[in-house]
Amino acid sequence: MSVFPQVEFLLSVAAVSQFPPDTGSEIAVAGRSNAGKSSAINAILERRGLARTSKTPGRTRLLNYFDVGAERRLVDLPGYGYAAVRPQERQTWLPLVAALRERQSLTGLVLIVDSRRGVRDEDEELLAWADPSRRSVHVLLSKVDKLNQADRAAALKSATKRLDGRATVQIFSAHSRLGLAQAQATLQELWQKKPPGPV
Ligand SMILES: Nc1nc2c(ncn2[C@@H]2O[C@H](COP(=O)(O)OP(=O)(O)OP(=O)(O)O)[C@@H](O)[C@H]2O)c(=O)[nH]1
Ligand SMILES: [Mg+2]
Repeated sequence: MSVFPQVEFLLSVAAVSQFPPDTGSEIAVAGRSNAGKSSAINAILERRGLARTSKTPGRTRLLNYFDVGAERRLVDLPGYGYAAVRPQERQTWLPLVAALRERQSLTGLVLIVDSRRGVRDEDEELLAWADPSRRSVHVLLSKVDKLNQADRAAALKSATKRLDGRATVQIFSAHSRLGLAQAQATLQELWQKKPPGPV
């Protein structure tokens, strides 16, 4: 049986007024455009085609909420670092991301980093956004099916060093399902964390 038997798409948030009630526990999934966020969500929740995946970077523009049952939610964030995003669209989602950060129910962040690129400054910004002293961050080094054994180990080592205790990190492939059980177990833990409380 699926680890998450009760998954369904909840809503797309396009304005600050549209967030679901700030209760229960939610985890944000974020990363650079094309890093593999939607693919990771589909693999982890074991639902093909739940989150839209695409070969064209920057296709997910809104905050897409998935209900995982038992007052648990996942939020698929718009990818950052994609130059072709029109300033107009940035104007739309920047306030959304700012509002998300203030939610009591946001207990963790899963940061998707392409294993071939490694952790970059733009990922650091997101790490700071999540405030690792208050919220747990778990990094998935994605698409490791494209790396050989030695490069996988090197990617993990270098990310671990750079993150320096601010986040946990693992290798992951949505395509080969490498690291899937570890990712699922980590999400279960993040959902059980206590909300961060007011700053
Ligand atoms: N080889 C390989 N390719 C992957 C993997 N995960 C995602 N991809 C590919 O990477 C591309 C982007 O994947 P998405 O899941 O749409 O990435 P995203 O981060 O949601 O992209 P945006 O929403 O556009 O920011 C697609 O062509 C996927 O098929 C993986 O584990 N292995
Ligand atoms: Mg996506």
